[in-house]
Amino acid sequence: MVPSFRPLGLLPLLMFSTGSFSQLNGIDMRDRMEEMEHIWVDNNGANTDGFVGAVSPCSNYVGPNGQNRGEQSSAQWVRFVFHDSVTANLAAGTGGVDASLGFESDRPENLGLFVNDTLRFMSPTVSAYTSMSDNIALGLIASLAECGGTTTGIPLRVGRIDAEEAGPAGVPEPTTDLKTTLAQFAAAGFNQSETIALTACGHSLGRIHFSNFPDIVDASAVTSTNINGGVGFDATPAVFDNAVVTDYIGGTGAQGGLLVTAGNVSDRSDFRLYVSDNNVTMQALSVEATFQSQCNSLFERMINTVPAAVTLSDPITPMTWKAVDIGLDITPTGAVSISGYIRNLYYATAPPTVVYYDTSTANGTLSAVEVTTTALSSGTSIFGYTVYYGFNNTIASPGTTSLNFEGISYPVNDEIFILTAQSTSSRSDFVLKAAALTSLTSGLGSMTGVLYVPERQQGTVVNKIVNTTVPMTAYATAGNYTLFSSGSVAVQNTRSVIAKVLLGDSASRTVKGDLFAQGA
Ligand code: HEM
Ligand SMILES: *[C@@H]1O[C@H](CO)[C@@H](O)[C@H](O)[C@H]1NC(C)=O
Ligand SMILES: *[C@@H]1O[C@H](CO)[C@@H](O)[C@H](O)[C@H]1NC(C)=O
Ligand SMILES: *[C@@H]1O[C@H](CO)[C@@H](O)[C@H](O)[C@H]1NC(C)=O
Ligand SMILES: *[C@@H]1O[C@H](CO)[C@@H](O)[C@H](O)[C@H]1NC(C)=O
Ligand SMILES: *[C@@H]1O[C@H](CO)[C@@H](O)[C@H](O)[C@H]1NC(C)=O
Ligand SMILES: *[C@@H]1O[C@H](CO)[C@@H](O)[C@H](O)[C@H]1NC(C)=O
Ligand SMILES: *[C@@H]1O[C@H](CO)[C@@H](O)[C@H](O)[C@H]1NC(C)=O
Ligand SMILES: CC(=O)N[C@H]1CO[C@H](CO)[C@@H](O)[C@@H]1O
Repeated sequence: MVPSFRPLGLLPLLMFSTGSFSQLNGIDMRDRMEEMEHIWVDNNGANTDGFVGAVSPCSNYVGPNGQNRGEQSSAQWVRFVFHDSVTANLAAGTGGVDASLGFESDRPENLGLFVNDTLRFMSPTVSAYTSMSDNIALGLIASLAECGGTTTGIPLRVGRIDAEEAGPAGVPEPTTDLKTTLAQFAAAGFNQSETIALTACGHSLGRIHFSNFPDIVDASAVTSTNINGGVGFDATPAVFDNAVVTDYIGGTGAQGGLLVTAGNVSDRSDFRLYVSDNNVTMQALSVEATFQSQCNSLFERMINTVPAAVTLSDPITPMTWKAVDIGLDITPTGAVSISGYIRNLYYATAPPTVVYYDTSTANGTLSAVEVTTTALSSGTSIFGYTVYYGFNNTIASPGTTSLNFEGISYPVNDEIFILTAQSTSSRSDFVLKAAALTSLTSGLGSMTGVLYVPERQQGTVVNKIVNTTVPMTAYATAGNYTLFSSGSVAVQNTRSVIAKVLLGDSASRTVKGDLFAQGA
């Protein structure tokens, strides 16, 4: 799928200072943010993530049985956010976007394919870095971007925590009375006019289906290319626009859709809502620019409605420069190397053919500067184009503390680190290898590895991240370092695993198990 390019304007240069990021469950917030940036930005080609492709074009459907279902993934993703978050209780600090909806798909109020379709598609991008609920938030933003909104209309934050059980019921249905509906939205933080607007915003996209609501949708909607019998709320269910509003106000087209015009008055929930303030809110939304800005701001509040215990990150900005897949390795004589890729994201200005980086020690930046002369691979993004430069060079060690280029700096910990190139993974097991300064090992007890494994759980498609601690055994020395191995560790699943090692108070940087050598 070829993404539609939109001019970037000026990309802010993100300046991260090392070590200033908070941790959540032993994972740096910066690592969470950069992983999400990757899922959002790397859309095609090198280091691609297929997430955004699912809603490109907006009419696409990635669920089972393909395009003839009369279903649309972007609409499912937007509806998911509504059903997950509207049962929040702000006063109690509970609920919100927490993927609890995964446990609630069999409730009548959550009728349809959307819950499990959405969760199945997003499962591969769930890891200790990126919760399902963070994926859900991206899903709404990506959908709007691909459906005619803007890529940068809604800031994307991460740090949401997935629920481990169902939450309370209470999603309004077509037959729910106005008072109950407004009370439910109010508990989730939205007043009357905001509820009207949010509903009109949501019902700009997608359909009501005969398969779910046979009393509202006529059986004639079902055809061989619309098997579930989906009927749009307006004539452009795959364009995020205010047609649903102008149809309603003007009495044109579908007049706002079947929840306005349903044969049975009890099913006219959208009509009851829209008319409840004498159409004042709908009148305001009939100006397209007002619709877009109101929807962006309300959707932003909706994805950021989270349990009180959750602290969201700063907004994620597409990064002009970043490093990915940073790994350390060691030779038998103790020479430590740092490897990975530097990514440039560009729109109008072609990337340089040569990129310089250096590494710093506590006593100053090393003068040895590595020149990377080859752009190894390239890709495309809804933000422009990407190009990747590979690097691998020996560093002064011990003592290297950061990797620096183009005004960006990444922390390096060469006192204790996982050997990404020497660790292995198979379908069902890991062998984790790591190095630690021999001087660190005396008196601090034994080294342990931590594997954050996405594991199946009962009652939901959402994997739960289970961190497993494994003992590591010293097996060799290499210069100033002692080398450790976990031996074979059986795990339920080896994809999207995150690993780190601990020794006393010292912790390594986390790395992706997907970078390990693929063993037998
Ligand atoms: C009183 C409030 C609401 C009621 C009673 C309601 C009801 C419904 C119903 C019955 C459907 C048809 C589902 C199907 O057959 O697949 C639907 C679809 C949809 N709703 Fe709502 N809704 C409400 C508010 C919202 C809000 C606030 C949003 C988003 C912020 C939203 C987003 C959507 C979307 C995107 C669809 C299309 C789903 C698809 O095509 O798969 N709705 N809604
Ligand atoms: C492992 O998980 C537990 C519970 O989720 C958490 O308290 C602990 O900090 C985690 N350990 C590490 C090393 O991240
Ligand atoms: C609802 O909140 C909006 C701000 O989003 C405010 O302008 C409006 O007056 C409020 N409406 C009611 C009915 O409280
Ligand atoms: C609100 O708009 C609807 C649809 O155009 C119309 O049927 C209704 O009479 C209007 N009500 C008020 C109070 O303006
Ligand atoms: C209209 O819907 C209500 C609520 O679902 C139901 O009780 C009633 O029987 C329906 N009326 C008709 C004529 O189908
Ligand atoms: C980087 O180069 C060093 C030295 O040649 C080598 O030991 C190491 O395995 C390389 N790293 C990777 C990730 O291939
Ligand atoms: C600075 O640190 C590096 C790495 O630890 C070391 O090799 C070098 O000797 C140090 N230089 C000075 C002047 O201390
Ligand atoms: C969704 O998947 C869960 C977990 O497998 C299952 O329990 C539930 O019944 C499914 N829901 C629907 C509507 O198919
Ligand atoms: C920090 C550290 O342990 N440095 C040692 C590395 O190895 C050299 C040579 O054996 C020692 O001189 C350093 O003290």
